[in-house]
Amino acid sequence: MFNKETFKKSVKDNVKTLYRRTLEEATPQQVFQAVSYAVKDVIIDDWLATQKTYEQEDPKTVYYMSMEFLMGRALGNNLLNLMAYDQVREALEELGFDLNAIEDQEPDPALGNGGLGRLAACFLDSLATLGYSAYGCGIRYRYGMFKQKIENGYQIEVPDQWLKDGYPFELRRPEYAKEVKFGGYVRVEMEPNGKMKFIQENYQSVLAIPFDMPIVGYNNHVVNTLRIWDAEAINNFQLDKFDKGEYHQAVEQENLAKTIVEVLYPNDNHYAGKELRLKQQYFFISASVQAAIEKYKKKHSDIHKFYEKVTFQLNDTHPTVAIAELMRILMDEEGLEWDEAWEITTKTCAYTNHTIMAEALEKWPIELFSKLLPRIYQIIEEINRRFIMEIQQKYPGNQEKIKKMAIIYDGQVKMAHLAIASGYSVNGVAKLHTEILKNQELKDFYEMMPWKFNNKTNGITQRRFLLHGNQPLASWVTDHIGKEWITDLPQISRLKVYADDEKAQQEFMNIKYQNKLRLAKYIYEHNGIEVDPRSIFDVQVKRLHEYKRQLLNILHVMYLYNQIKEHPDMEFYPRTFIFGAKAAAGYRRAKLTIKLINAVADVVNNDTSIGGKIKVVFIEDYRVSNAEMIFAAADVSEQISTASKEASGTSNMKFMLNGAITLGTMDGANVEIVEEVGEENAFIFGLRSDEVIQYEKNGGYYPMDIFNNDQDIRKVLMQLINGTYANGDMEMFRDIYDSLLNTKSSERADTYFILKDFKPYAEAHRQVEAAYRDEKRWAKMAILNTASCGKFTSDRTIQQYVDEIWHLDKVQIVTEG
Ligand code: 26Q
Repeated sequence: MFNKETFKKSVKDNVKTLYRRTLEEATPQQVFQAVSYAVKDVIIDDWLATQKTYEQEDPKTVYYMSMEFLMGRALGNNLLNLMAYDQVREALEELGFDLNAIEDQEPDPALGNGGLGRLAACFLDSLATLGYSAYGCGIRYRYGMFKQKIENGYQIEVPDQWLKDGYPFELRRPEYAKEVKFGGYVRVEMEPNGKMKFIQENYQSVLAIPFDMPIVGYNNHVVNTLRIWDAEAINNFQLDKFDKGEYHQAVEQENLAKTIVEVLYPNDNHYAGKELRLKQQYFFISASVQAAIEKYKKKHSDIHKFYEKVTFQLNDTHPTVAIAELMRILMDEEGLEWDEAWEITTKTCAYTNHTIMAEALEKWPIELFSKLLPRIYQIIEEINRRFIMEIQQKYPGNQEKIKKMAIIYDGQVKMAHLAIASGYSVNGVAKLHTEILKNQELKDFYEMMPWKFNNKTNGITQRRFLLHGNQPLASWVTDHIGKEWITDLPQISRLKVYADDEKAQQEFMNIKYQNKLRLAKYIYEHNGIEVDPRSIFDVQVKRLHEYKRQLLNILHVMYLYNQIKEHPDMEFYPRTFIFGAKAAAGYRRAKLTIKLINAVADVVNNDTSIGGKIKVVFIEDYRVSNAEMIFAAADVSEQISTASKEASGTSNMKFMLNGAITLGTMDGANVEIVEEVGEENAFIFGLRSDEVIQYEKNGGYYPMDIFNNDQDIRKVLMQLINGTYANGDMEMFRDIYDSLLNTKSSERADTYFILKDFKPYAEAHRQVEAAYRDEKRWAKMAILNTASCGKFTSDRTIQQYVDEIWHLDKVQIVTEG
């Protein structure tokens, strides 16, 4: 149990033993470390109790395999889930410290890019809170998602040194280290009993060392584990190696270890066929699968029943080598026959698809794959051979089917095909997305194996994105309906009775205003821009990608600015357009879009003739910690992807939870948001997914027609190439102009239907403005959005994974306290 006085003493002691300092002498970072170690102490008891209970009750366990876990800061979240937040805040006050300031000392553990990585983090929170036995398995990247600096309007990537001061919430577990082998060749031997033996020889290997992070459930004493693997050389400068003249090999292994876990690939929704990326994938998968089997064997003698106690969820195709690795261990190390191993594997592995963007699909060149993972490649060849036989049996003589579904084809290994053919479940992440998978992208697979396909609409954890990120609103909600929403979000619908209540409306909007003040202060401190907290805060924060259409947003700002300049007396409700987005380091057009946003910001923010009616803010280094504050302060949630392209989206849910109103297309989970809140409480515009798909089938559309017939749009586009936002430089933004109208033969013009959706988007914005002018109407809409978000908790998503895919057993932790 938590005790304030013990805690204070523990903090003091920690500063002493860690830094040989008194609290008064300690730096803020040192205080953060001391506090975190004190919190870890409190966690450890529950962690031990949880693992002991798991050992006794032996529940089925999910291993959530993911290249990314975008955790965000742990301190505040852990304190809330331990029910110790208020007491620790008081304890620290008594010691003369502000908990918020100490929380700000923590680096964001950013071992992920965006939606997929953050989803994994929300899932871990829900799994622990619901009391399910779960491991997150991933990589301990030395450098996570890069830090973004904006210089002269351009994005600069700076390495994320999150481990610089040491991370207090991790625990190194060298006793669970595993060897992982790369390269070499496979020698086949005949055993006396006539069985074939496959031996990998002449390989390079590294040692995978796990670091465990506690995942604290909310108010239930459950502490699960996120296990991320670090790499070390196996023969840490073994002297005898030098003597034998194997110095070179020793250094090579050292370098291999260093490079494997060096850095997270900063591509979001984009595949890059890099050998190092495949090394990373196999590295953490081989270690994780070995660990899972070892753990299972400690308690169970019959490996054939592995799947009764273990399931692997593959977070997109990135961990799909797990399928072949499990086959390899079962056959080569456990001595099973192919059919036995296959039965276990196919009942263990399940796959989640997060995208239909063609450029995101993982297809590895055979050459690269087979060299790095010779035995794994053999196994995949055999899976492919048998799968093709199955296709032939079902569709005799149909070569088309083989061409479209084979795992190995055209010199490539197709990871999605491997995952679908070998797993027991394939799920999409929103209703619309799953339908598109079944009827378009994965149609052939769906027709062949319809039972595998299912939907799991994404969700988010209300504990981080309301309870922690928006404490005033969280308290207000609790004051009105009690605290059940914290673990049972659908309860939040009980707020609906307050939607028309004037006092409630005022309180709700006043909290929003306070949150806007907090964000305005942040913006002033970070951007030097003064924004009016009474203006409409219109926010688009997410990775920068053409399909997400930040370009549509900024072109519309340019249009509004033109309107104000042309009609200085027109009615216009002041607006603050807030952007936050990282672009993949090699994504030129995305980076140019950031430059455009900042260039427009420069002109508009400094034009005194418009009386501050529009402000444009680009928030540097958008990440989990500032996201929490941004959602809390938003009035309008921009969810404007080209319909059919955003698999789900999850920021849409975080905004909704915080009472922001969606301005969006009928894409991803927006569809379900509108279903829950009602069309009258959202602003929906633009092409529908079936229209987009139809256009695409016909080779696109003619944006030039729109350019020729609409002078507003033409004016905006001309401003891209007449130097308006580039100090007279007519070339700076030409690529963007070309992408919309083009010209270049390789690419369709306006692939993402920006001009097509432009006027409907502008019209939707006019409706936003009109609604905002009506204060009561807006307050009602905002309350109804918060009140209608119950479906979008990751607790619901996880419960559906458990009921329909994993079939885990629920566990209760009994503590002495
Ligand atoms: C692949 C190969 C090589 C390097 C990088 C990658 C890579 C990395 C990250 C490919 C894709 C990603 C990330 C994808 C992603 O974040 N998808 C998002 O997943 C969310 C959670 O389901 C959805 O809400 C979003 O709609 C979807 O875009």
